[in-house]
Amino acid sequence: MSEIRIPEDHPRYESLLTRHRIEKGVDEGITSRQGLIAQGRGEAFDYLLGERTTDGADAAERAAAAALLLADHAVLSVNGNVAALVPGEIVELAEATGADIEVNLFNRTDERMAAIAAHLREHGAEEVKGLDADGRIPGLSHERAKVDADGIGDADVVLVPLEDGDRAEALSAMGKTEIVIDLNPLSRSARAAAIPIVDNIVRAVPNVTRHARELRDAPREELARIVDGFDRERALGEAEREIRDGARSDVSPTDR
Ligand code: PTJ
Repeated sequence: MSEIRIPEDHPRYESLLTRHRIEKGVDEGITSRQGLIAQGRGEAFDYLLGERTTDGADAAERAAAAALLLADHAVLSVNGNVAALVPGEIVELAEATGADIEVNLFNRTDERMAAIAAHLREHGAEEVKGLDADGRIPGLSHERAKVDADGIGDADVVLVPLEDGDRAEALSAMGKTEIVIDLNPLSRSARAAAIPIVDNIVRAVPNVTRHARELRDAPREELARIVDGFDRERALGEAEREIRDGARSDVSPTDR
């Protein structure tokens, strides 16, 4: 048993645990109620992908690690779902790549900003950006335009997990290299990204960290080769094919 009463041998253990974390996030004022809907959408895609990191996603995660290590100033953007699902893992990724952490919310309130920043600090974050909000992303009318001038405002590489499409497109228009984690390969944010990672954030973030640790001492030329060799169109196409072809053929009906 773990943090909730789900036996670990339950065939849907991981999925139920993830769902519980989002529910708890809502109860604690970290995750928005819309975050529950986003989670449901994500689960459906993950189910069709076979709830595993595909080879294409792993290649994207390696390219993401290389891009974060190459960056002059990388920032990991955190919303309410990310904070509920992978708070400690985001802190580890920041440590492994030298990236900053910034809270950026669609449904922004002072209370949620403070709750998420406190939650990240409890998980080891030393500095959490996003509270100053003294910068703006041009062309966005909603709350997501609010950024720290010395955070996302100044970054050359930004990791934006579980976004809606607007900000992803606006950040690309600002010339920033964008890494998106989104289980839907057709989403506007995945399509706007230089490096779209079609994987569940609970698997993706630790795997980017693993790659970053492996690549830590690699020469810049090798990191650049990994980033340049990543083919975003191909990665998106492969992920869509995996979903359409029903990758669940390996799973018995009782597991569903
Ligand atoms: O915390 P806030 O206020 O910033 O709000 C955040 C949410 C997530 C509510 C907001 O960004 C939103 O409404 O997002 P969407 O438009 O529902 O998009 C979320 C995307 O993330 C969808 O394409 C989902 O398939 C995908 N997704 C959901 N859960 C996961 C996921 N991708 C990876 N891992 C997941 N666990």
